[in-house]
Order: sequence, then C-alpha cells, then structure tokens
Amino acid sequence: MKSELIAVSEANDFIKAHDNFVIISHANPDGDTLGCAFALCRALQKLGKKAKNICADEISHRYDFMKKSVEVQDFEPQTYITVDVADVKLLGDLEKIYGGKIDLAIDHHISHVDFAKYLLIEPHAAAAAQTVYKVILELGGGELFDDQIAACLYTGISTDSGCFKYSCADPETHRIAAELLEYNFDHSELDYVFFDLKTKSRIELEKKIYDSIEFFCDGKCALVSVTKEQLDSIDPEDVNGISAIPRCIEGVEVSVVMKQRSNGSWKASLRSNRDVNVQKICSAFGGGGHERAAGCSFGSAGLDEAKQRIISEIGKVLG
Ligand SMILES: [Mn+2]
Repeated sequence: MKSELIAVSEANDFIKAHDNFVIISHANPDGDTLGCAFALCRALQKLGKKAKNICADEISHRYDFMKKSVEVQDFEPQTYITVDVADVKLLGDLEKIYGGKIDLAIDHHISHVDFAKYLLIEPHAAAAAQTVYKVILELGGGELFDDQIAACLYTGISTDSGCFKYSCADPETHRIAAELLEYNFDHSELDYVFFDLKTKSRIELEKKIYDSIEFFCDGKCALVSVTKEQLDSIDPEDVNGISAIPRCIEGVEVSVVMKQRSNGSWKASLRSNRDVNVQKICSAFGGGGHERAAGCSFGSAGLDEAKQRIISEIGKVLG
C-alpha cells in the first residue's frame, strides 16, 4: 500500500478531525518511539481527545516517568497512529491486529516501507520526536507543551542522537532540544539514566563482547557476536547500544554486531563512523536503516557463513 505523503499542517488537520486515538510504538521500544508516543498521547488528552499508547513488548521501568505523564483512558478505538515505526513488521505481535489499520505514520527512517494511509516523514531528522515536536507545536500553538511533554520528547531526541553525538544531530536537533530545555525537567538525570547507568549484567555482557572482538579489512572493520544464550541470560534492555562498543575503536570505519535471535538465526547491526553508507551494504541482504546505522538478517545461515557474507560485502566498500 502506497502512503499519501503529508506535511505537519495536514497531519494536524487529520488529528483535529479525528478522535479515540491509539498510538502505537515499535516492538523492542526505545526512547524515541516511546517519547513520541507518550508526548503525543498527553498532548491529545490535553486537547480533550481520547488517546492511549500501545506496544507489543514490555516497557522498561526507565520509562516510568513517561507512563505517569498520561491518563489511562477507556474508549472504543477509531484512529491509529504509529510513531518511529519504519516498517509494519516492526510492530511485532501487534502487526496482525493493527497492521492494516494504520491511518497515520510519523517517522524519520529513510528506509521507511509504506503501510499507513498517510505518512508524515522527515528523513533528515535525528529522531521522530523532532517531528512530533512540530506536530504538537502546531496543534496547540505552543500552549500544549509542559514539563512532561518536554521530558518525553527530549528523551526521544537525546537517545536517538546518541546524546547529540551522532552526525544526525544537526542545528535543528539542537534548536528543538534547546526549546524543550526551557521546561522544568532534569535532562542531566535523564542522560545519566539512558547513557551512563549500567546494570551488573550489562557489564558482564560487555566483558564477553570485548573478548569476542575480531578485526577485518586492515582493522577498518570490527565485528563482535553475541549468542542467544548470552542474550537470554540478561534483560533485553541491557543489550541496547552495544553497537557503540566496536564503533569507538581507533581506525574502525564500520562496526558490526552479530546477534543471534531466539530461533537461532543471525542478524547484523552495522554502524559507520564516516563515509561508508551501511544502509546500502545491508540492503544487499534485504535489510535497511540509515546511512550510518543499519541492519540485516541472514536467514538460516550459521554464524561463520553470515560473518563471511557481511564481511565480503563490507570489503567491497572498504577494500
Ligand atoms: Mn527513531
């Protein structure tokens, strides 16, 4: 299904004309999809609309402050919006129930695969939260913003931009974050919780990851792998952001994190430090993402075969 591309003002006309909203986050939710969902839900509730958030997977306790920002409302759902969802498959177990019903998708993934009736997309944005910021700004002329909405959107922007360190954090990213910082929330505490704080099991996983680092392409590619046994033994939250580990090694241009799924198959998350377009590399295997961050899967291939295939594709670019 081809989505009709719309601008912020049209998305707002759509929202104003509808009610009883279900806002859906992607499975394995992160700060951006949740920050967008809770900020938008609170804004809609403040407008007098009925709204609720749903997600296929459990939401970590780190997001409790977001959950507290919305009222739990009971109503007959009528309008379905996804936030930060690049592909209907990423709805996880909710795909079969809501997959064909999505009215509006708000996203920022260049690899977005159409599934909604209307699509509001800003592929240059560091986070979907930047677009949701604009939607809320236009919906309420600035009146809808408050400390809670600001904290949710700030978390989305900060987590998706690696705490403003990734190249996608452009002047607009900083300007929107600066506007949000005018509200009263502890951004330093949020950044500590989302970037510095680690559980003991996370540290144990990191020890194993450091032990598994392999180098290819004259040291320009670093690869680490994590088995399903290692993943099973820890909280899924503790696995987020492990791509940052090989990517900060001097001389590494492309980093690869191989993760084994519960069915035994392998997937790769690629990160690029400079010029290499990893989205292009992953698309050779039917994957997608962004220029500097992308992923793909290898079907039934074992670890050695999957590694060989991805390294050979990376080798074509890195030489
Ligand atoms: Mn995002």
